[in-house]
Amino acid sequence: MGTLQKKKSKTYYESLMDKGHSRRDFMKFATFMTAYMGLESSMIGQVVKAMETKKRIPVIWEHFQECTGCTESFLRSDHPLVADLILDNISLDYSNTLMAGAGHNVEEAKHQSMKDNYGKYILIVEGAIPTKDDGVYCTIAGRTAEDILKESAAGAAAIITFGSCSAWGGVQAAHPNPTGSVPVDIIIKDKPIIKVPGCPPIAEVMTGVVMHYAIFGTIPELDNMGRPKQFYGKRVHDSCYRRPHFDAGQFAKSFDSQEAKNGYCLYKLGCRGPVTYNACGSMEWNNGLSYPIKSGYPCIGCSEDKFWDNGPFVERLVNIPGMGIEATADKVGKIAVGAAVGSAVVHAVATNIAKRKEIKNRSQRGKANEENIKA
Ligand code: FSX
Ligand code: SF4
Ligand code: F3S
Repeated sequence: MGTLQKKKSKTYYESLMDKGHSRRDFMKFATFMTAYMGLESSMIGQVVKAMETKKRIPVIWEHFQECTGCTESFLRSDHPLVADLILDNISLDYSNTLMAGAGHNVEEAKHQSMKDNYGKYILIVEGAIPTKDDGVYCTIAGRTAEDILKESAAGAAAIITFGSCSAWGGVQAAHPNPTGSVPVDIIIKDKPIIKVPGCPPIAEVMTGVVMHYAIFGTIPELDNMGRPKQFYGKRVHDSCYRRPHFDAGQFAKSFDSQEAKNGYCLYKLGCRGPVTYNACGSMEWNNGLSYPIKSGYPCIGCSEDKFWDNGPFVERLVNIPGMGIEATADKVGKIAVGAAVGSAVVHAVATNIAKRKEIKNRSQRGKANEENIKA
């Protein structure tokens, strides 16, 4: 524990330098994070100063019903500083997926760390919590996930539900939900909970949330579903580079079509970008390398509640609840064909009509979200 105490007293900057990162890497990262935290570029200096002076926040990282894809994704962030920034000795020692140790010693060390940092640590939770049959479907060291979660949450300053499983219930909660899986906020009611959904989520988003807390001492502004607005305030559709094709009524109808090769919109192949709130289109994955749509596959809405029951994934859904744009998309496509052989003016008008209808027909969730964002 002596080692832990020593590491804990370092600032973010000192810790990164110790790991061999350069000042240049650090400055690049601070600039990148400032932008993605939704802050003005004039705030870069404040972010740098905070990282140089603020002590690292202890993190306890629990894993329950999940595939561990969230951690895998987090570790594989192509950005050199992302994992090093969050994974201090504490989380490495007590992450079921990452820790080198095992058994009673690890359990004891975790309890000691929670005691030492009571009221100060951030609890990161991956995975859902089974509640059926007294929670027997997920036990660690002889205790149920529900029991462990309640204990870990008691001393947490805030909780980050990392991934769609801990945020919404995830794939194991799919109908008929045989183990009675629930998200964290069904069980924990008395702590601030920041939902960072996605299956898996974007690594840089969680880093941004933790950095916001470290710099400002507050959790970021959340939408009405508990997600940080700066990362989940827009639909994937709003920042999609294929959006001009959607607006022009140009859709790929099969994966091996010429239209798909042309990079046309994937809406008719089941894309849920129009009803999915996530930063994939703007941040992309692996340091801006790609994201599902850029790889030629439609968004399956992996950051949305109940996406797992909203299949089949690669067929255009005529019944996305409250979406109402599928008729519009059809209409745009039909009129676009007419426009191509007739008048470009008709095409432009049709596109505008489609846009207006799309806006009018947004889902209840979308409306609530946008109202919240405007508020
Ligand atoms: Fe769930 Fe994460 Fe999907 Fe997997 O931990 S959000 S199943 S990527 O691993 O919880
Ligand atoms: Fe992009 Fe999908 Fe929207 Fe098409 S429907 S523009 S592929 S997000
Ligand atoms: Fe998920 Fe869709 Fe992004 S499937 S990773 S929310 S593009």
